[in-house]
Amino acid sequence: MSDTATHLGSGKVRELYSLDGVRLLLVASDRISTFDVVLPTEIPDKGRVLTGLSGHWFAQTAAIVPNHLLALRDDGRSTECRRLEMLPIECVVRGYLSGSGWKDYRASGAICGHVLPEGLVESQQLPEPIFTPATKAQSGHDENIDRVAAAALVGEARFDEVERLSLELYGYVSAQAAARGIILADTKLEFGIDGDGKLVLADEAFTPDSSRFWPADEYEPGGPQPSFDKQFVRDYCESLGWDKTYPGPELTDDVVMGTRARYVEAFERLTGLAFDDYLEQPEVVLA
Ligand code: PZK
Repeated sequence: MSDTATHLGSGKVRELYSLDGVRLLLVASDRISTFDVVLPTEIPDKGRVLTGLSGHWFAQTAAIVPNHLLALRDDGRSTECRRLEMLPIECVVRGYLSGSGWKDYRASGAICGHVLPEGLVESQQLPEPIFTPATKAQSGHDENIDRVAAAALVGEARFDEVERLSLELYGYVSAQAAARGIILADTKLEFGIDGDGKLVLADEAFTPDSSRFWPADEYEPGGPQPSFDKQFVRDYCESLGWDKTYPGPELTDDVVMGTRARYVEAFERLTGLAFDDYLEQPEVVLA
């Protein structure tokens, strides 16, 4: 048989396998992390929502940049993809001031060398989206780096190419999300190089695990925003007084069900498709 897969590695909530010399299998589990800790309780179908969303965006953005997607498997959570030479930087685009971007701005007035206006508040929309690359940390947190440091890792021409493509992708998807009442505050993309030296979008794209999605109707700059998907989990964990170190708490059934509903709602609002239809026949709908 030719359906053996070799485990290559684990992310916090995903597994990576080799299928053959040219194909990989990315499997999204139902695990969820909060405050950087993977919780002992799973969210049913979370992996399917993320795989379906990622597949949707790969299909929708294929005219902007080719991507690694070959096929979605019938389990709805597994993506067969092309094996690439991955670039050693995370390609982050920020349209709003949050997370490490907000931290860096408060400390220096700049993010990754982008000097910003004075007086911006947390979660404020930036004058324009900015490309803020980061290193890929093996453990711990990625480190934000400026253009010079990133270009040293990937080369000047490749840097310019991923910057342009990342901003174009953010522009396309943030407009789609905004039209459906969801703010795409920021997103992390990963690119690889194929056998012909061409840039290819890889990994997961525009999922709640790689992006900050905020409900537009609750947007209120001047502080942190509620997360579209994880807010019930965060609020519940905070209510327990958990110290945010391993191991995390078990979730209650109502927190699990409420959170699953938020993931499904994100899928349906962002794709315009019924999640039950995706479960029945996992597929990407071409633009
Ligand atoms: C690749 N990761 C991240 C680590 C995961 C995912 N198309 C590709 N070609 C070569 N390598 C990768 C990809 C993709 N995507 C992705 N690491 C390498 C990663 C651990 C578990 F699910």
